[in-house]
Amino acid sequence: MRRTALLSWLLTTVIGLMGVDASAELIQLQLTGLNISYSKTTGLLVDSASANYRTANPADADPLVGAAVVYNGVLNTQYSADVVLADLYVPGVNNIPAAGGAVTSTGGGVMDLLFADGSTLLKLTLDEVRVFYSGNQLFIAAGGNATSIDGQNLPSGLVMQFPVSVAIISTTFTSFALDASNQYVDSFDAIGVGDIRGVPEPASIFALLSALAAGVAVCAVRRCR
Ligand SMILES: [Ca+2]
Ligand SMILES: [Ca+2]
Repeated sequence: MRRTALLSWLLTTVIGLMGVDASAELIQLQLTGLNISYSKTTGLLVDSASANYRTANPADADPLVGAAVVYNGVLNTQYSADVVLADLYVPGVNNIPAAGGAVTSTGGGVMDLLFADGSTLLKLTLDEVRVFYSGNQLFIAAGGNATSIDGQNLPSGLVMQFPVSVAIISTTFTSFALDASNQYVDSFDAIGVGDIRGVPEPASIFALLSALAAGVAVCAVRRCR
């Protein structure tokens, strides 16, 4: 399975697990080209532009390759490259197992989407975020719910309401290192996709991600690409 196909499959699977009610109103923001960076030293999972967040300086947020606003399954607005930037800050991401597994951040992180002039598309304060590493640099996934919507300026007068979930998945690592003990992930840089939507996230999502990781690992060993 090629990485692009794997990424699409993972995202579809994760989103499918979010308990989407097809009859409910749904606003989605689909993000591509989301660069994220992690450091065990700081325990921060952030956008790759800067660990600084909510500084009102667009240089502290990562330019996205694309951002789409989808309303009830229909594309509402497609933003082209570098129009929307992501300002991600997730604290307290400690001791990600080198062999793969999940850890839980502390609450109070943020996931903000800004326009290039620094104005707001969507600003979210996050609850605890579950961060799941597959092992073997197959993928990193993170997901959680927002505790507050701190600002929004969605197109077409759309207004996002609770509950709001955030998911991030990457299968492409541009750097990766284990710590000196080889037990924990020390740092990585990765490029992936993000999905923000107004639906609840079931607790089962990361249990199933564990099963997915096992399946992907088997696939990798069998070289089914
Ligand atoms: Ca930032
Ligand atoms: Ca980017």
